[in-house]
Amino acid sequence: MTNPLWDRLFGVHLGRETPFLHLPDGRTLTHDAFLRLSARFAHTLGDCGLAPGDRLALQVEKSPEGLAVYAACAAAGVIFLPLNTAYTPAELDHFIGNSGAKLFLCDPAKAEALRPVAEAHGTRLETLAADGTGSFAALAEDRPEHFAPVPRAEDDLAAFLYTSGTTGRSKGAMLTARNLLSNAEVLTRAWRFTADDVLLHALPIFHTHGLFVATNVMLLAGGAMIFHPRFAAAAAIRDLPRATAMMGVPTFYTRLLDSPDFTRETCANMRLFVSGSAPLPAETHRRFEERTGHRILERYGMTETNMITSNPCDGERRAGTVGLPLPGVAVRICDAKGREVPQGETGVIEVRGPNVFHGYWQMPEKTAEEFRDDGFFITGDLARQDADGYITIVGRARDLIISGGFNIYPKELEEAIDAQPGVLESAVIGVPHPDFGETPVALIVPQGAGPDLSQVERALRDTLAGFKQPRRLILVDGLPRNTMGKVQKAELRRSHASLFAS
Ligand code: MLC
Ligand code: AMP
Repeated sequence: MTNPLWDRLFGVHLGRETPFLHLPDGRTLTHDAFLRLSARFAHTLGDCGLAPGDRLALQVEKSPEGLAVYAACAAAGVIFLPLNTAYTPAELDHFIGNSGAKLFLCDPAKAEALRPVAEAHGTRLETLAADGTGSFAALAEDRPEHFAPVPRAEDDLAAFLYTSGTTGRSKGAMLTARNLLSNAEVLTRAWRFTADDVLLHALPIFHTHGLFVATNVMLLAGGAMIFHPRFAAAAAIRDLPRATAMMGVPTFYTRLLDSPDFTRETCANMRLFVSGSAPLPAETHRRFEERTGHRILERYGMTETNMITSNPCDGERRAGTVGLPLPGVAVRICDAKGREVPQGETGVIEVRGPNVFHGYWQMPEKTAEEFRDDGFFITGDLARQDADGYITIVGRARDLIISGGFNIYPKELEEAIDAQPGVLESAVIGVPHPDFGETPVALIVPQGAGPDLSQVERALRDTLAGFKQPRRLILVDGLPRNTMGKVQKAELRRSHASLFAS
């Protein structure tokens, strides 16, 4: 019996003393050293009582150790559930409770605040710090550096990633080994990654982009990553001359362009810049090419589906488009009933293929709602396809704001604001922002004497991650509604479009 995820991403590198992670302190971890670390962790998962199919939740700063937990889960058949480091205890409570995670690994600095969350759900809590210390690392210290991977099938679950829906409550997207491997294989080929590549990795590793796109592709290709703890333009500019590729959200590219130190010479060794997770403005694409001579390759995907389309590596990369459907991924553009619209017209992107997730954890009805009978998943992204097959995303059918590549669901903010004294109702909209692409703004209708806005701000800070905080709270007399009584957000977006115009 085999374990496809571990075998193909990790096992192939056993004994290879080739560079895998170049770290900020100047150390380089080889593939084999990384696997030895992950083997100790895999033994420790068993020691902590985890069996194949159990869930492990992880909220730790980006580090080789954090990544080694992913490899350990693959080896031990444990379902990996990485969590945004910005989530508050109130937000984490839902993920831990809903997933039924057996073990929760957190940063030592947060252990005290998170212990009640773990205890409330009967979850074991251990710690793992960015410097490799912590109670979990201590447990792993003397464990063997070899672990025989447990047998797993391609359709076994490998990871849960929580993603919000229209209800404001996050759903656990269940991803199988096949979902992850098929997409990583397609992308490695499409983007021509090889063992000679060195990827500048500055994305977080708790989302699809940094983990399943960037990391899995580099693992399959057998190349190395310059592993930055977070994106900082100056550090990226310093290290790009020794990289061959970078993947980022549009904010990475606009911030690089903001620096006069970012030049053609910075990119002399580079062969590929990839952008995704949010729309890359055509203007940024053009300015980037003017400055560096490189045309950014834009691709499009989603937590539930991994990557769906990509501009070509060798062919024409069209600014403002997300390119063509990836090999093996069926894409169609449909009306609300799932009928394909005529070519060139706008509809919702639907997708089917080995990349598409298994469903939402313990939500069969919600899952069924988002799939057509013939197996296509309804993405909620509005797009049109030109005669050459290139797809342009023109908007979203879902009420979703994407800020710097992080998703924010207005409903979640509206519920929190509406619960505050002096608030009759609220509407949260995404407004164009020069740094983050979009940013949330809350329009609040007062009740009686109205709310204390600084109190509303504090309440939001206490419960919701920093990146979700509305950049403005604006009191309004009322909200525009259509004849059905639905708030007309498009109108609100139009009237507030220039709030942050640069
Ligand atoms: C951080 N902050 C943000 C933010 N990130 N605010 C709005 N939007 C964001 N994206 C806030 C913090 O709360 C904090 O505010 C302040 O900014 C400074 O925090 P920071 O961590 O120092 O921020 P910074 O380094 O500037 O981060 C910006 C960023 C980062 C763009 C580099 O957000 C990032 O790496 N984004 C990538 C997201 C990503 O990987 N998405 C992929 C999803 S997968 P305060 O007030 O609290 O101090 C997906 C599928 C697909 O979408 O297709 O890929
Ligand atoms: P997530 O749920 O975090 O995986 O975010 C997925 C969403 O990000 C998609 O449904 C799109 O709305 C958006 N997205 C990802 N890549 C792109 C892109 N290149 N252009 C526009 N939107 C994108």
